[in-house]
Amino acid sequence: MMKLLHAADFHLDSPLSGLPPEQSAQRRRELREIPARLAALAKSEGADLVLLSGDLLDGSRIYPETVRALTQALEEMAVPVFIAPGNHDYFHEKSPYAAACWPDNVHIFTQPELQAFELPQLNCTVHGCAFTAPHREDDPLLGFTAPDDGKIHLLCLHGEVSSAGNYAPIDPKSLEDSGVSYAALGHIHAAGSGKAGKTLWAYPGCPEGRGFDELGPRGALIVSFDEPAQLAVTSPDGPPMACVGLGIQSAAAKFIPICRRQYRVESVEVNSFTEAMPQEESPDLVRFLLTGESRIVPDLASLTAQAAPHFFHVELRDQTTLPQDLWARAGEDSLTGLFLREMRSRLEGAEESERDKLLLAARFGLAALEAGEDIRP
Ligand SMILES: [Mn+2]
Repeated sequence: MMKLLHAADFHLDSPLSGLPPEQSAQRRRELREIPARLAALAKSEGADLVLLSGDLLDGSRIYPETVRALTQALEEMAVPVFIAPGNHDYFHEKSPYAAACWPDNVHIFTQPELQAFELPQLNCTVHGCAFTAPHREDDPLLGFTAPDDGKIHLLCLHGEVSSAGNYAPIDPKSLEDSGVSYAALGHIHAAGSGKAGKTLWAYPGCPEGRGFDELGPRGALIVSFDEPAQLAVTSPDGPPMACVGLGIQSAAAKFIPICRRQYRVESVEVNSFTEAMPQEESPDLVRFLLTGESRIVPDLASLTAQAAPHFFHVELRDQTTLPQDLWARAGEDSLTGLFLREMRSRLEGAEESERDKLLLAARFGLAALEAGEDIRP
């Protein structure tokens, strides 16, 4: 049974500007460990080849140690490795991919047109192409059909499964017409897959989250191919003369998390915040959404300080509302009643973007009216 490792979208040397400088430097170092973790996975799974579908590098500002970590890990994989440069790390004559530092087992696609690479020892052909500019509007698979020659045909490329777009739109019909067993795609940062005719296509997603838009466990795909069904063609009185593959080998993809940390977003009732803290220090990056009713504005700075030792990184968003029973007093014939009536009508007609400000105004106003609190800073 043939097995391959499929990964993409490492975005090495991303700026990670959403984090404080120390954490963002540590995350950049951890991103740089992705290739080594993939090499370990390729070994432990016994992968026969590795397909890397682009955006391995985030942009043109790449540290030399990043390229070293990448080339070293790819060499350690000790099986054929294919790279299909994406829109972030598109191939050009000054790109790191054009340098002479790549190990012999690594093949980098450099052309926008599909090229075929034979792996006779695996009875397999890998077809791939490269971005050569930050955008590409044509379908790289248009008109392509893999020959029906009994070999396992694979695709390795960067693009979006879509009928149109700026990032190599791959029409589902083109995937179906390609007739390949497996299309290893990159570009979409969440893992996902689909079937187009006989072709299984998949995105592994990025192997480490880089922000609160890349949540949960992240990793790579291990794809296995069934033993080809073979028909022995025998002569009447001799040994088998030939083996003929019967159709396409079916592929099955399995997601394996390899991330060091996860980004998580969790809702927590403002009054249960303390109980929501984990006992052990969590390696994760967590955004808590404070929910429930609160008469006062939650003190985000002090709650964040309280939570900080429990996580690699933590941040809070206030989504609490004013207690419902408060509005019951809007009917009162008092300054508080008048104030509440006014605030309620403003809140009812408010845009989403204005609501936070109005809620804050209502809270300050009530604090001043009710408790005689001095709300000046
Ligand atoms: Mn991309």
